[in-house]
Amino acid sequence: QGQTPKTTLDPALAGDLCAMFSEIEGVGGPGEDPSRGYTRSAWTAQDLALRDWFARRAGSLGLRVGTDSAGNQWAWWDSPHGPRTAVTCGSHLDSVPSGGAFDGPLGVISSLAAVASLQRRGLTPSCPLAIVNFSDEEGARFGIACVGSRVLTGVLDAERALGLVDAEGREAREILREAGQDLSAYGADPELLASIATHIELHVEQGRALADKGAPVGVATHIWPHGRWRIDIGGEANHAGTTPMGDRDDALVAAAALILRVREIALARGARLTVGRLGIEPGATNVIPSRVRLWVDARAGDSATLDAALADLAEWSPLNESLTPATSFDEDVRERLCAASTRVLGAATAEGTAAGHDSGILQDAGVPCGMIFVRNATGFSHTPREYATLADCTAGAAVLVETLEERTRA
Ligand code: HGY
Ligand code: MN
Ligand code: MN
Ligand code: MN
Repeated sequence: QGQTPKTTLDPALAGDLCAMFSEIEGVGGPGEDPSRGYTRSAWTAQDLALRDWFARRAGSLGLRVGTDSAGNQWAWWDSPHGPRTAVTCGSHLDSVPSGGAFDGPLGVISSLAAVASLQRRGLTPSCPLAIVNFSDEEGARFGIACVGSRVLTGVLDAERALGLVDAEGREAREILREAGQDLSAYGADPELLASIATHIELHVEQGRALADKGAPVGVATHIWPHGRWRIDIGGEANHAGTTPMGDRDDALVAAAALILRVREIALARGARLTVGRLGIEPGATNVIPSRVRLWVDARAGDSATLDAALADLAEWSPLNESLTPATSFDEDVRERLCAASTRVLGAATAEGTAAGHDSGILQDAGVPCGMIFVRNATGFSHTPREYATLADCTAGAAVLVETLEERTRA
């Protein structure tokens, strides 16, 4: 690993990546305070600005940009025709609050740079080729991850998705309408999915396996089973001053016990459980909390471990919001990505991940998918400390170019 690329890298690739990252830097970016990270929640002004940027950038490559029935943006070089004919790539542009610069944008920017590289060399794909920007991948606003890809594949019911509510109590339906989305046909598009022969998502690694191996690029084998569960804890509202401690039924105290129990279960079961999105009602300091709503993000290396951890939580009746089974990526796609990595970088390495991705949702829906991971020098993700060097980003993009060229050659 770590050899210099064997084939001559397109010298413009690195410059293209830098140019596009700087074009979007100011959108929800940290500005003067690096610790602020990037906040680009789905359908907010920041996300809409990035969607406009994506449409302009893809349009400048002559791609035809449109939105599918689930709010995802697609930029087509030619148009889908017939089952399993298109090669697609891309990722997402939304972020978690105070997230990193790479999670999502690296995949979209690398895909735009890859198409530009193919065009610079005068290549015309023998099949339709598209770049996708999946909407609401992080699920930071409404709680469920990969909303755009889950609605597109039908694993998330359209009405349920539109009925999701954000922290301000605003319904997704109203927010998407305000964002100019046509909701008349909002829902799954099996025909679009059936037209895709191969989907490839390039993504910054969310961990440090590649850094530990000394590898600039890796190929995904699988995604852990994971999901999000919602738990409501009841209590009794009363005056914070006049209610004796012995007469209280404080929902937040009960939630605190649960939060500590979640960590114990994770350690005992070998699972990874995280409590987030805590909502306290009524929320005033001088009222004893009557209800706490919290979400548990639960993941494990195998389904039996995940099931056991969730069984330990049963007494709190967790509501399954988005269980995603273990996903193995398509073997042929994985082998092609490894072969491309070997041709370009002189080596290939493959690994699983506990991070969820839209490609996993598409793979579960029968679309042959693969992922290219780019080394994360710090191993941190979902924080401003997430980092990938330009050399590693260029190596990842070069493997994507090589794969697209090989896959779309006549
Ligand atoms: O949460 C995840 O696993 C992904 O980063 N959206
Ligand atoms: Mn991501
Ligand atoms: Mn993420
Ligand atoms: Mn993803």
